[in-house]
Amino acid sequence: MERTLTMIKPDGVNRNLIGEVINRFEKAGLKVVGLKMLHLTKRQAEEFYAIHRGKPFFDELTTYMSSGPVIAMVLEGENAVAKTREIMGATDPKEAAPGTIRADLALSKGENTVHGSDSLENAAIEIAFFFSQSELLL
Ligand code: DAT
Ligand code: MG
Repeated sequence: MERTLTMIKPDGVNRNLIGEVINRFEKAGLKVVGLKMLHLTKRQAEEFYAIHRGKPFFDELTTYMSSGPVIAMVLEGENAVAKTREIMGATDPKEAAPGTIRADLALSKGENTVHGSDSLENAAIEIAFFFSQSELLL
């Protein structure tokens, strides 16, 4: 069993896609074991995406991620990290496989509706960024 951190980004929350996105993960057998809505500050977005600091899209990314509320969610299941990334699709919706969240719902490479941890190691770091132990199912 793995746990991974996912977010529904501001474009998804704004367009009433919270249920749609969660439904896709649950239908794939992933269990929601933690969930909250919050509005990140620019500084929090910069900390969360610190790995991308210095890249040309960093300011655009962190401004966007702090532009409105997000849903942060911990999903649990077999191969949860890879499974979540598969259900999300490629970063750029134009390159995402048909039937994935990003192919079906994302607006652009920046406003791409969902985040998912890219490794088990980063999942642990990202889960701890948003959740304390008492906020997660045992
Ligand atoms: P992913 O979210 O698929 O893991 P990533 O970690 O490479 O993608 O980048 C994080 C986010 O940054 C991505 O979801 C959207 C944004 N981003 C990445 N590359 C971009 C680019 N070339 N132009 C604009 N935004 C970009
Ligand atoms: Mg990434």
